[in-house]
Amino acid sequence: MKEINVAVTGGAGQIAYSLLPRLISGETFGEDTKVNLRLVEIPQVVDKLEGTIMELIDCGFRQTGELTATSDIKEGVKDADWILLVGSIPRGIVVDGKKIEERSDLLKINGGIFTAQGSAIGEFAKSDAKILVVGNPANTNALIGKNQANNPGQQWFAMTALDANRAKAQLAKKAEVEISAVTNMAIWGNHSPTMYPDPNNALINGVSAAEVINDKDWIENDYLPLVQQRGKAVIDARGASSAASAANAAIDTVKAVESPTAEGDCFSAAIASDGSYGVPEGLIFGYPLKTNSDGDVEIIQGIEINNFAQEKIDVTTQELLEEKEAVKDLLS
Ligand code: NAX
Repeated sequence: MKEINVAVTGGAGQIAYSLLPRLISGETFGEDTKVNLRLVEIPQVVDKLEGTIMELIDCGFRQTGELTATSDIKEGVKDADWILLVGSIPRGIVVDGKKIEERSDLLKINGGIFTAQGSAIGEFAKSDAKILVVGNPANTNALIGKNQANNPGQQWFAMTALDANRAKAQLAKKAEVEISAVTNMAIWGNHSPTMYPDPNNALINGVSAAEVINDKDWIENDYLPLVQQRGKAVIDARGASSAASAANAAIDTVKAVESPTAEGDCFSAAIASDGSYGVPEGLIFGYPLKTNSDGDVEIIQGIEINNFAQEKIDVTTQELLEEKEAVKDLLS
């Protein structure tokens, strides 16, 4: 069997609980790949991971490699091929006696975590490691981490696949088709309520979803808010944030990066902009992506952006620029 080293931060959190078994079951990295899994947590929580590891052992997957728990990020990411940065500090937590409510405070606190993690990844992970940031604010955390890692062979992604899956589900429901009929779903911009889940370039059985649905009012006033606010709706209904669907989206992203994208389809994730579609270079921006036959991930070019889409893309770009400005001290 081949062997792969995978590190996951936030290993004791709710997303990780759904995510971890699927990383070592053969589903994500292939039936013939043994997965050595390093779970990384903050010191106060790291002991709990022993219980998680017991459960992973008890799953009995033959692809299970060495399972370890640590609160030392350097140890966790050493020689890692894939790193899933799930752990972060949620809004509402009390830090140094202050309740963290403001997005700018959240950005700075998490930014601090991602500078240390980025630096460890740059130094200790494999030089072709792939990093998926799930912890929010995901795009800007990835910007900080990538900048700090400063290792050009490593590839950083921020997760927008959950948004893409949510958008596909809503379009399929409206058009009364199977979800598998919906392809080519691009999430443009930030993983936040400003992201733009593109209904014009999404396809339903090969035809523009906006054309098939043919209901501009529903697209603009129902579909977009539904997708953009779906995370909040889940919290309101469940009393906790999306976990199973977030874990599923992380698995989808890893698989999409690891295998060539079907002709005419795309997958969604945020990566460093190369200036495509007028987005400032370096910003971690949600794009339609494809993995080519050499295993390289490319931004799909030549997608038509109408005026409505451009307005939405401008808004989400502006938000990401403001987030970047808020953490500029962490980027130098
Ligand atoms: P939980 O609060 O259940 O778990 C987070 C875990 O991270 C905790 O166990 C905590 O101890 C750990 N952690 C905190 N700082 C850490 C550090 N420096 N090193 C290692 N571990 C650390 O949150 P969960 O529901 O699992 O969500 C995790 C993150 O995913 C949150 O930031 C959440 O906002 C984000 N999400 C991102 C999504 C996306 O599409 N990009 C969707 C789902 C989710 O909301």
